[in-house]
Amino acid sequence: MKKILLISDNQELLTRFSEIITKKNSFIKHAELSFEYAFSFRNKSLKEKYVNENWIRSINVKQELTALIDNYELIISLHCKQIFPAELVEKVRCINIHPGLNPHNRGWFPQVFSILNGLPCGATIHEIDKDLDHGPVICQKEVKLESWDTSFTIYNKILDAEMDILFENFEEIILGTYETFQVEEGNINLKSDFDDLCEIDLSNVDSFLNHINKLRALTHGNYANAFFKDIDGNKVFLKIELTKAQ
Ligand code: 0FX
Repeated sequence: MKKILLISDNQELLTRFSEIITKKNSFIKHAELSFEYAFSFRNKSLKEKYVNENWIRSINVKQELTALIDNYELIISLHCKQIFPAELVEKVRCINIHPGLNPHNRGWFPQVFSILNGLPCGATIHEIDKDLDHGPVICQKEVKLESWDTSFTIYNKILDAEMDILFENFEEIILGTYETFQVEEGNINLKSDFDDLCEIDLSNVDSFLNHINKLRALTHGNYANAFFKDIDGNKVFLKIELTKAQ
């Protein structure tokens, strides 16, 4: 049996991955593969949800480094919030399923930055090297950003694209029978870059387009992202609603 570990901190994608596994069952049996599942040790909500389940466990990648190297042929990060140590990615084939179109806006929340800087967005599956969201690309799919998209609506299309390319290339990805290609260095955004965006400077003068883009980049479901402080010091959150005419 070849052991494969999938680590994810994203509940929706865990569900969608298991649906793919069900559909690919005959290939998995034939190739004698066994999948194991984990989420990051810091992920409180998944820890609570799966406390009584034994098909999935919490993992600290750094602490379990030796066991991971010894036990697995392939490790897949499906939005895993831990950075894989260099030694791990040198010794085990590790793959990242990433919600961005490498090399554009690697790192944190790619679609947020694509709305702001106009760089393409989409999904990329790549081998992991020692740098963040970096390494030879296996497959990718661009997602068109529409003027009425918010971070939330484009993100959902990107998740669909991630699952589409995973399904289409599943056998090659798992067996390692793909050909990779290199992309340029591109650019990278960190969590601190996202945090820096959230406070709206009420005296800022800019085009309406840029203001709308900023608000739609920070509009994502129930997240309270964009805010301003009024003259009494109250912190006020805001988001934008965009509707394309039918
Ligand atoms: O799992 P994920 O979709 O992805 C993030 C990174 O963007 C990705 O590059 C990395 N490979 C992965 C491990 O982690 O992140 P999330 O579920 O925390 O957030 C999903 C979206 O929700 C995000 O793209 C923007 C939005 N969001 C999230 C948070 C936490 C907000 O708008 N505000 C927030 O405070």
